Amino acid sequence: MQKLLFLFSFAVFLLACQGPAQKSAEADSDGSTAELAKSVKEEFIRSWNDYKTYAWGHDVLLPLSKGYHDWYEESLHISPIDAYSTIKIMGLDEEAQKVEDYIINEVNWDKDLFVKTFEVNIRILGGLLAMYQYTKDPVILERTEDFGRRMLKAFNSPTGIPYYYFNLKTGEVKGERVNVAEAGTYLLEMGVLSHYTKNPVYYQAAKKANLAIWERVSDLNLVGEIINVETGEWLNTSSHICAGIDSYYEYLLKSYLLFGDEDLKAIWDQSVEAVNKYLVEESDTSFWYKRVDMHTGQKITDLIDPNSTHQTGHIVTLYDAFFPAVLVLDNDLVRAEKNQATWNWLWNRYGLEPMIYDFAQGVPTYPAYDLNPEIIESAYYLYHRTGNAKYLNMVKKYWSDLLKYSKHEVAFASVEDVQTMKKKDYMPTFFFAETMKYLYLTFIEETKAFNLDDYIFNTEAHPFFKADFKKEEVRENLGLK
Ligand code: DMJ
Repeated sequence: MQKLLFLFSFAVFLLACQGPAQKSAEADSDGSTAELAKSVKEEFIRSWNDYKTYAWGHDVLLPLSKGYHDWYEESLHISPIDAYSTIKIMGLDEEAQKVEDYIINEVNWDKDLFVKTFEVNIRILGGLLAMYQYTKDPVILERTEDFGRRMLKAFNSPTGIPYYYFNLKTGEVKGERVNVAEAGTYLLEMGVLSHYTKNPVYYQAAKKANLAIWERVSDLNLVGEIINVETGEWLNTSSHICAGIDSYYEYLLKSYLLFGDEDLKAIWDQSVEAVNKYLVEESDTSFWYKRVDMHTGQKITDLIDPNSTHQTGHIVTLYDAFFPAVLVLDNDLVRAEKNQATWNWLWNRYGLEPMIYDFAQGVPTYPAYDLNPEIIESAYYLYHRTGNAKYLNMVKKYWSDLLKYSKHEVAFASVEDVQTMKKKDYMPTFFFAETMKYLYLTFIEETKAFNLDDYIFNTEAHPFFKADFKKEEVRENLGLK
């Protein structure tokens, strides 16, 4: 029955997508893009004010309890740092100035805390670098480099792959077991930091980590999921593009595009060829990327837990919806459009997307939705590249569902279960950094106020300006041969 519903809904979706390929404010009847951009901006301001009222200075706003949460014993100020580049893009310069002042006057990284290397890199280092680009304030760069210098200690492992945690104050490290996203998502931030500080040490450390992963790919050119940073041994040989590997692939291509490092281009080309050869599971109505063993290329048939019937090979996560955007950057519109259509089908099946989904059985295995951006990001890239109004309409639908199910008296809330839409008491920082940014950028696309082609976004949607990266200077600053 579920399969029939899937086929029927997908056919309806495909029919709905036959419209003319043109950018048009009248693509749908539910409001002009100018009105939609205004509504996203108003909701961003409302949520930002709620953050300031109930959680200012802390990492995360808890919208239901009107409280806050810090990731560790002390705040790392993640929400303001993550929100900053969206605040700039929306032209809220007074608010931006307040965040800049806050970073300059009140933030000190000398904290005796073990922090997650991957998470602080994409959010804090990425967010601060974007702040430096907008301000070119040397004090901001000094704060940013102070953070980067502390993070560099994490890379001091026998393989060069960073430890899971590092201590901001002492430089101690811990956590030998990391997934490949945590092992290889540093090239962009550390490359940008090297460029602005004219010190290749950061980029070289990030690149060493990526080369350590590449040296260990299987004969099929596939990576596994978990690796030991001290021995370089694979601890889990599941290969996929889902959460746990996702941004490793994203950074190979984006770093080549921003820095022109040909070594990364060669790795990306061989990697994406293997991904498309072994991971795609395509039918007349769907285009998924499944999970296979990195050595055999065979779909993984293990059960996700002994009491379930869900096989690991068919499990996808909503994070995987980042991939169409990367395929757009790689000029692979055919796969990008098919994969996006499949994710869009899943969104519309529930109204929001489930975090983890078994595409063989057609059921969520973890039904939460945490205000994640990826499907919106990919629709935005496709709208920008193709101009096809169907992608604008997708984003209109995502925004209307977010307003319907996640908007709260205080800001927006994640959802426990997309089948009941029961809210949960958490608004992740990437809602400011990514989700609201991609919605806004889609709705201002036709004004040409922001041209995606001029930027490379990190995986947390912090924009890096291509114009700042002149080829010869980059080669020198990053230590490229
Ligand atoms: C973000 O923190 C980053 O995009 C990360 O790479 C994975 N996805 C989350 C948001 O869903």
